[in-house]
Amino acid sequence: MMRYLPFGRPVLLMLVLTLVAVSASWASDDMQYGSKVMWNDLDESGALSPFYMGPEFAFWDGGIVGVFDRDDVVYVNIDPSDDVVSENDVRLTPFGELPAGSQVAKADNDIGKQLTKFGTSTTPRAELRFLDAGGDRAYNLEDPIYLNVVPGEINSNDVRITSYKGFPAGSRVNDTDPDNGLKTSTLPGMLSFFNTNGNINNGGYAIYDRGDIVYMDTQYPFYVVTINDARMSI
Ligand SMILES: [Ca+2]
Ligand SMILES: [Ca+2]
Ligand SMILES: [Ca+2]
Ligand SMILES: [Ca+2]
Repeated sequence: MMRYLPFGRPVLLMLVLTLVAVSASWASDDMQYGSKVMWNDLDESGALSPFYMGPEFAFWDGGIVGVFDRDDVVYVNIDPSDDVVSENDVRLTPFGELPAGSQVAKADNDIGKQLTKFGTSTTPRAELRFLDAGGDRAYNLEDPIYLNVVPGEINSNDVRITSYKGFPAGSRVNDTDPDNGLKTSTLPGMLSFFNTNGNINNGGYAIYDRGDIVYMDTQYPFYVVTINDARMSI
């Protein structure tokens, strides 16, 4: 049986234009790396896609080699089997002029650099954890997220994934910072991405590539952008 849409062409055209406007402004200023999804944000309830392999946190070991220190650039190594900085890996800390949250591009100077995994026999463990700033024992909007290198307590050199008291997302914790030494809790969830350009492979799965945005998907329903999820790339 034929069904008719309840509106004519001008309305349809307006709908299409609105959708185009929404997707064009998806990455607006208040949706940068380290921001959390708030009520009525443009990406709220958007679909997220799983990575083919679970990405891992890793670092390019500069500064004192063999020691995780503040001269080491930290990355989301999207395909953990490659062990190098590769195209579209995401920086969690700045590299020169390239800000935290940026995707690695082909011509960038860190491309091809060896990555060191966390959690080996010679390197510290690192987990995304949150500081329960609100003190209610649950993860919510006011609670900052860290890449916590000695899971359980914030230490010098931890990476702030969201800002805390004026310290921006992507900054390192210093000995004298107010969050140094505070306890952290397990942040439930997993990394997934918004497939900005909509491309899919032969199997019908979303392809992670340039311009796609990494999220820490923190709560049910998974694979949907919900309040409290954290944006992990620009
Ligand atoms: Ca180092
Ligand atoms: Ca890589
Ligand atoms: Ca809380
Ligand atoms: Ca894509």
